[in-house]
Amino acid sequence: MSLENFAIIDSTLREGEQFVNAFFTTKEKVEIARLLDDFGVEYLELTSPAASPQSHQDCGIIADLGLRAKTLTHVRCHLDDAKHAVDTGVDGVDVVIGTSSHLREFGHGKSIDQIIDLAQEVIAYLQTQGVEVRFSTEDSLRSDPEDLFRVYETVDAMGIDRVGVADTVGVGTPRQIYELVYALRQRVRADIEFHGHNDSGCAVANAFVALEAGATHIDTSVLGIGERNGITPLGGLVARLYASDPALVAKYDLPRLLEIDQHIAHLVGVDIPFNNYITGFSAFTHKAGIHAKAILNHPSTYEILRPEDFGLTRYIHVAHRLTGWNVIRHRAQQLGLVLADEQIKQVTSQVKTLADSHALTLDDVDSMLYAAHQ
Ligand code: HCA
Ligand code: CU
Repeated sequence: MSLENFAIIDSTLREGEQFVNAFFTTKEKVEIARLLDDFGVEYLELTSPAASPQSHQDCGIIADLGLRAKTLTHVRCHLDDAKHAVDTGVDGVDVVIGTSSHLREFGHGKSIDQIIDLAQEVIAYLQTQGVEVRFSTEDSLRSDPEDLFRVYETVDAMGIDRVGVADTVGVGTPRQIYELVYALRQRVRADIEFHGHNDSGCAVANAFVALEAGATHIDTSVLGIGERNGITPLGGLVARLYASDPALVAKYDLPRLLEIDQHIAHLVGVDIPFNNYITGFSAFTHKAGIHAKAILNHPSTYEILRPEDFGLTRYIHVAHRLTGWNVIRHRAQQLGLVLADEQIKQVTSQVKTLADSHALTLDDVDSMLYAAHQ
């Protein structure tokens, strides 16, 4: 398994714009692009210029910002759309077409042979334009694998830069994604991108196993925003990779994640979920006495992610009935109070008794410690 050489394609400005609450002005798009560029994502994917006149203009504006990240736009597999994409000055074009029977019957109505003809036409054109070219099959997981491989092998033979697997409906399991990407890895020489929706909660795991199976590029969006409940969240992917080896994500400016999550949450009018990876408000809180004691001794006992590496701090919750005397002692030390172990234990049992009848605050605990000190 080689996870070292992967790149993030952040699609907040494409898939993310498909989130129900998302409306980004040009100025906001530029801010988002700069934040993600500062964080260090390798690519930014932008809404198709064919979507609207403003989208067309915005692609050009972001492509011209001189960012470190490469800019991509995302188009349906049509020559006209591909031409619009090239006109904007982006570094690369992501082409997509549905290959599942669902999308072929109820969507564009094309056969696999027609898809292949169209793909060849569009890709051949793009290859003359000096842009990076990616071809992906929408709804890959519900497509016939033989169809998929025939399409991928055709575009690979043309020398395409990257092929994409898209779990458009979020149906794939980690095992299925691993097997599909692994099989594809044996068949094509191009880079492999994975785009996974989160309808059944596997988007982070699926992105991770895609990398283990040989994928080179992962699509993310900030907080995972996208169609329905979205795709692999940037922070979730980072947390997953960091947990395997912090060196994998050392190339990113991790302390910027909080600002990025907060910024997007604000723009789309949602709160960061309490249980969000890294930036959720309870992500680094510890409560039970046994956990808290161990955390005070050595944070790695109950923390796989070091909050300091993300510019964050842990919080140990003291004022509740699951508390323990080690944590109460720690609190006394924070307050500069010197108390004997017996006194600390007495305060602890006082806290537990009171906390049985009503919720306590840290102030309540502090008052008991001050009283014991006198
Ligand atoms: C879409 C579908 C898409 C494309 C993914 C890709 C999906 O909204 O156009 O280009 O790889 O989930 O299939 O986002
Ligand atoms: Cu998608």
